[in-house]
Amino acid sequence: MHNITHRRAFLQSAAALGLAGLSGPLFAAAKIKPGSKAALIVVDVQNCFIDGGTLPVKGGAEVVPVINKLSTAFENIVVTQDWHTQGHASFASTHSGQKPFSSVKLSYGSQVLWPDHCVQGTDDAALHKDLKLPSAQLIIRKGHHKDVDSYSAFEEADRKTPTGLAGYLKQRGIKTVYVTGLATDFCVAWTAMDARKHGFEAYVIEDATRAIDLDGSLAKAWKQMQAKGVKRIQSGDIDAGA
Ligand code: VGL
Ligand code: ZN
Repeated sequence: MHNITHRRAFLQSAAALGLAGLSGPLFAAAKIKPGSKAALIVVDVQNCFIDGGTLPVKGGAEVVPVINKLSTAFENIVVTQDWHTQGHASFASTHSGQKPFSSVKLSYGSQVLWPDHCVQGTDDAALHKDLKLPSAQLIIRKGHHKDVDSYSAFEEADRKTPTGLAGYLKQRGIKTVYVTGLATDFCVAWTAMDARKHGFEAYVIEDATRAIDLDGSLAKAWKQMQAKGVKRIQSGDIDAGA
C-alpha cells in the first residue's frame, strides 16, 4: 500500500471509531503498558493505616479501588506489610515520657515515634479486606526487627539491612517499579527512593497513595523523590483497560 492509501485507511478507521479529525484522542499521550519487566508495589494497605486502625491515614481506604483496577495492568505484583513486634522501637509507648508524632534519636539516627501500630498477627496488621490482588506473587513484611524501623520495602532504617526485595526483583528480571499505597510521605516515598538507589526505574502513582503529612512531610517527600529521579504519575497514565 502507498502511504496515501495508508493514510486514507487510517482516516476511515478513525471515522469509523467516531473520532473527529486528527486533534482528538488518537493523538493523546500514549498510555504506559507496564509489561513483563515491571512490577506494581502495593505498600502497606493494611487496616492499621485506614480509618478504625491504629495509625489511620486520611482517605486511606480510597486507594483500594484504584489499586485493584491498576493491578489488572501488571504481570508482577508485590505487596508489603508493616509488621512490627510488640514494644517496637518506633512506638512512642516504648520510650518513657514520649508522645506519638515526636522524634527521638536512635542508634541509626532520628526516628519519628508513632502510636502502637501494625503488630504482627493482629487484625490491625491485616491487609484491607477489599484489596483484591489474587495474582500478587510476593508479600514482603518489614519493620520486624524490634530495634529498627523500616519505612522502605528495600532496606531497613539503619540503611544497611536489606529486606531481600532488590534481589528478588533483580532475579526476576524486573527493571521498573510502580509504587502505590500508604503512606505517600513515609513508606511509599522511602520505597520509591530506595528503588532508585538499587538501580530500578521508579514511578509513584500519586492518586493510588495517601499521605500522613506530618509537619510538611508530604511536600518534602515529593521534593526528595524528584531529586532522586522518581517519576510522579496518575493511575490514568497506565493502560489498565476501560
Ligand atoms: C508507615 C509510619 C509508620 C507507612 C509505617 O506505612 O508509611 N508510616 N510505619
Ligand atoms: Zn510502622
